[in-house]
Amino acid sequence: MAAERTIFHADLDAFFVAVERVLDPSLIGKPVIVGGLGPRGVVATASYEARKFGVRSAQPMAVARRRCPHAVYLRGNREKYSEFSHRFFNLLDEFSPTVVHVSIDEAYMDMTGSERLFGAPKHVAENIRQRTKQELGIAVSIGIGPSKLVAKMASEEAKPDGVFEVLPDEVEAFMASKPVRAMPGIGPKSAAALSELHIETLGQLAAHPVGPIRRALGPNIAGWLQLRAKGIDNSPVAERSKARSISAETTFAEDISAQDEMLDVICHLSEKVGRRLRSSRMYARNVSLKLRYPDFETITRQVTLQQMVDGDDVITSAARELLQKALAQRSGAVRLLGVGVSGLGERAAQLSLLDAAVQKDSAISGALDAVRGRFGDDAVRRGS
Ligand code: TTP
Ligand code: MG
Repeated sequence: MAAERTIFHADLDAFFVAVERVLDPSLIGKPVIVGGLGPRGVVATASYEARKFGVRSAQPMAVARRRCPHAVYLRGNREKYSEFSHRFFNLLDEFSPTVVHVSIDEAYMDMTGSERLFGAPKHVAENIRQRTKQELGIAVSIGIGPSKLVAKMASEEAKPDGVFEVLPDEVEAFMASKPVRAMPGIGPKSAAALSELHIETLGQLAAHPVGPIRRALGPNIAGWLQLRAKGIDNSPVAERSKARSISAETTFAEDISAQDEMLDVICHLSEKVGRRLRSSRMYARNVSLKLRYPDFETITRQVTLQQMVDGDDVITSAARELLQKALAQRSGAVRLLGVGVSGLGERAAQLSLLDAAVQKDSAISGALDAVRGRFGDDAVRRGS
């Protein structure tokens, strides 16, 4: 038997609204909706007061306005959200060397063995909540469980403004009563297919013969889902990526020779690489550039940075500098450009030692990932 793990899932409550309320306390207690205010805007988030009227994230704003006409509607302020997100993750870093960001306001923390240092998990979670409220002025809910899956579901249970702990011997019962939709990874389609089999709860899913589930959902995920329905999830908090480098390149339909255009492409490729780097929770030491000329001469150039980085800005500026140097040696048209990072390492436990600009770049890039993840790659670009 592997030793029991203790994992936290921390998720800020109604995050964008919570920040707006710090900036303008007169919003406290009112229904508040943050999102796109144009004709095709969608709700980013709604305060719990507005959720009572059926307003939800990702809903068209027009629907929200119908359901909750008396709410305060705000466009929001992404820079501020990034700043609060950054401060939140910095605070979490004080409590565990393994804090993995999963979105702008949400992280898993491996707290296994932290008892000696900080005390019982519930006590630590309360402590984190208090400090988040004191230092950021916003509420966070924390789920505690022996796996990421259970911790995540426990944090849903904890919301709003609470802690919910599921002990190892409570896992099966905790899972069994939940509707199948409560499990991350089961969407409306899978839920409908399971409902055809009269499977409504995770307990029923776990106990059902696997054959019909295989036929309904596919052979690969049926067994896996049944394990998860029992709360079994051995995935590590921090995935150890075996990748030793990450790169992206593009070959042009027609050679390009305008330097502005090349710099734009470098920016785009750097963001792509940065995003993959962050999603594998790695930091990079080296940035490289690949360049192919129309006659197929291909060069690569690499620079080693002062510190480990994972933000789009640092990667972009390093790659652009390499491009400018390469073009100084041989200018003219190019047919391919590529950007890569290597010298990869896990997120430094001493992240707070990194210099402020690199940290800020990392936080903003991470925040943009969350938005891009939801709305597509080109949903947001950073101004340079
Ligand atoms: P969530 O943590 O999913 O939502 P939340 O923090 O607003 O509410 P709670 O956790 O208490 O249920 O998302 C975090 C932020 O991400 C949210 O405040 C706004 C943004 N977001 C979007 O922009 N679009 C979306 O579709 C979702 C789900 C979130
Ligand atoms: Mg949240």
